[in-house]
Amino acid sequence: RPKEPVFMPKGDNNAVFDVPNNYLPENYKPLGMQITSRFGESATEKIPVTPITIPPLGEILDLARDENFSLFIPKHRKIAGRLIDIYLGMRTVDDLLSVAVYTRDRVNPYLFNYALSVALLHRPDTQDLDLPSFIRTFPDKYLDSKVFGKARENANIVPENARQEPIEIPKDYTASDLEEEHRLAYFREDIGINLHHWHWHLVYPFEADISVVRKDRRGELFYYMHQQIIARYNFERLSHRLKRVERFIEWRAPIKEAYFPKLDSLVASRPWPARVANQKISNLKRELDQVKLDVDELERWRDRIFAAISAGEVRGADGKMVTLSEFEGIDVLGNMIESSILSPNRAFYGDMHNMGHVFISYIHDPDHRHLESFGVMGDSATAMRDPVFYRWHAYIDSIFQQFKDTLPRYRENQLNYPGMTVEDISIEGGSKNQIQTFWQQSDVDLSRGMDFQPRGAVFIRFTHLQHRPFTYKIVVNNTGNGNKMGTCRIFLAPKFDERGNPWLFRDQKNLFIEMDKFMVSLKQGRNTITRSSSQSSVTIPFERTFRDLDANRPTGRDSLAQFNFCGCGWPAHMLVPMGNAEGMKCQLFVMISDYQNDRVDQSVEGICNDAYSFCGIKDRKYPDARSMGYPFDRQPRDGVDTLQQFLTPNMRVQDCTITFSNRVFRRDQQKTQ
Ligand code: CUO
Repeated sequence: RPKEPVFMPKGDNNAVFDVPNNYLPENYKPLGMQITSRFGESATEKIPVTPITIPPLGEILDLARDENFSLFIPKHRKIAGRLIDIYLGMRTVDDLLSVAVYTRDRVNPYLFNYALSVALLHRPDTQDLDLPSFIRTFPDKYLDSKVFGKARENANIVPENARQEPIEIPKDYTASDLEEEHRLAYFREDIGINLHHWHWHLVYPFEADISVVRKDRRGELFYYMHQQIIARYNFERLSHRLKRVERFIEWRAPIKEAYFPKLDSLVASRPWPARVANQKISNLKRELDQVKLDVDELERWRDRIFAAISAGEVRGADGKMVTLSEFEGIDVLGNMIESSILSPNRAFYGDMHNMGHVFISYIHDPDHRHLESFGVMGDSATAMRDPVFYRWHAYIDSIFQQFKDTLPRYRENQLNYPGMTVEDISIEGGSKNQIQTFWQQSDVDLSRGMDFQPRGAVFIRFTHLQHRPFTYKIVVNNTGNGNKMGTCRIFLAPKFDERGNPWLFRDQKNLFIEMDKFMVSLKQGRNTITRSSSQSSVTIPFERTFRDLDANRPTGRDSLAQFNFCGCGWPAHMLVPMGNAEGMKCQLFVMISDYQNDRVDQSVEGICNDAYSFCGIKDRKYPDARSMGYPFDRQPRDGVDTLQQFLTPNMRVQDCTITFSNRVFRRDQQKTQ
C-alpha cells in the first residue's frame, strides 16, 4: 500500500486515480481511454486502483447525484448505513480504495463523503488517513454563495501563481439589523461552530452498524453537548440584551423568526430554501424521500416521553420496563429522544428530535408540490445557522432538564472535597479579571472544494469573534496529609438576568458554560495553578478546525489519527462569549473535586483528548465519571437559593467582565491587540 494517505494526496492537486476502464460510469464508458488520459496528462502522480468485484449498490443509487442529502431523513440514513457497511466490510485498504473510486462517480456526493468519512474514522486500518476539513470538500455549506462566482472569475482571469487577494466575505451578509435575531449571526453562522457540529454528528452517528454507534455515554453526551450550545447561545444573547431563547413548544403556532441562508448547493445547483416569517409546520407527505408523518405522531412520541420521565421508567422493545436510574437514565433518554438505534424502543418513543429537524426543514414545501429540497435545519453541517435550531434544541433541552429535576440533589458531601480550600481565583493576562473580545479576520484556502479547476489557492477571508488569550490563576490550600489529586472544573455564567437582577441558582445553573476541566496534583499546603485559555478541554485550535494543508501538518500514524478525531471540538476563537462594550458582568466558577470520585481507569496516552468535554476520547470511555455538567446538572439541595449558598470550601466564585471592542484585527496582527 502507498505510504502517503491516498484518499487525499498531499498538498497538490495533480495526482489522479488510475481508474480502471470498467469503473467509468455508463455514460462515459464509450469514451474510455480518452477520459482517463485527458485527466492523466498533467498528473504528477498516478495512484493505482485494483479492479475488484463491486458489491451491489441497490437502493444506495436511489438518491440522485444532484439531490441534497440529509441524515435526518430516515430513507437517507438507511442508505447511508448500507454504504458505510460496504466500506467497513472491505477486507483491505486497497479494496476500500477501489470501491471508493467506483462509488465516487455513481453515488450522491454528500452521501459518498459522509459514508466514507464515517468508515475512515472507524476502520482500524485507516486510522492514519487524513480527512480533509469538511469546509474544503463542501465549502458551499458554510459560505456566502457569492464567493463562488468571484472565485470562478478569478480562476479564469488571474494567471497561475499570481498573488491573489483573498475573497472577502462580509461580516453581515444574511440579514440586516432590522432583524433583531441578526445580532447573533456571528455565532450562528460561525464556520468553526458549524464544522464542530457536523463533526460531532460524524463521530456520534445515530444510525449505522451497532459497533459504530455504541460509544460510551453517547446519549448523555448528545444531551450535554447540545445543552452547552444552548447555554452558550443564551450567554451571547444576554451580551446583546436579548432575552434567553424561547423554546419551540407550541408546534402548531407560527414561527416568528425567519431565516434566509444565502447558501447555494454546488451539488444540487440550487439555493438552500429560505424560511420566511410566521410559517407553521404541517403534516409531511413527500413520496420521493419516503417521508410521511403527521404532527400528531410527533405529539404522541412527546407524550410518551413525558410519561416515561414522570414514571421514572421506560418501556423496552420487549415490553419490559427499564428504570431511568440516577446516573444512566440520562444516557437512555438521550438515545431515546434523539433518537439513535440505541433507543430502548424506537417503535414506541419514535424519533422525536430528528423528525423535528425534518418537519422544520420542510416547512416551506411539506408535500413536495414545489419540488423543493429541505432547508438548513435538515443538515447537521448547516442547522446551527438558523435561529429556529436554538428554539428547537432549547425545547429538547427542557425535556432533559425535566428529568434532571427528578434526580436526588447533590448533598454537601457529594460536592465538597474535605481538606481542600480554593482560596483565590482570578483571570490574568490583561487587566485582572477582565477578558477582551474583538473581531478577527482569518484566511482559509478553499481550492479543493471548487467544482472547477482553480489554478492555485483560493483564499477567502472571513471575520469571526476572538478573545485575547488569558490565564486562570487558582490558589488551592491542601490542608490534608500529603499529595492529593483533584479535578479542576471551570465554568462561566452571566451575573445578571435579563432584568438586571441577580440569578436564583436554579436558573443560573443552566447558563454556566464549561470553560475547562483538567486533572491537578496538589501538594500539601498552598498550590498555585495557572492554566492558559488555549488549553481548554472544550476547544480545538483554529488550525485544527480548518486543517490547513500546510507544511507543518503532522504526519505518521498517531498524529493523523488524532488529527481526524480532533476535527471535533468547539472552535477556540469562540471560547469566550462576546460580552459588550460596557463590560458584561460575569461570574467565574472554579471547583476542585475529589479525583477519587471522578477517575476513569484507562490509558489515554497518545490519543487526542483536546476537546474531550464535548467530544469524548476516541475509542475510550468518557474521561470523567461524574454526570456530565456536574455540579450544575441538578437542582440544588434544600436551603440553597443562590450561587453563594451553593458553594462548599472547594469552590469559589469571582466576578469578572467581558469587554468587547468593535475593532477588526487580522490574524497576524493579533498580538498587537
Ligand atoms: Cu445536533 Cu439537533 O442534534 O442538531
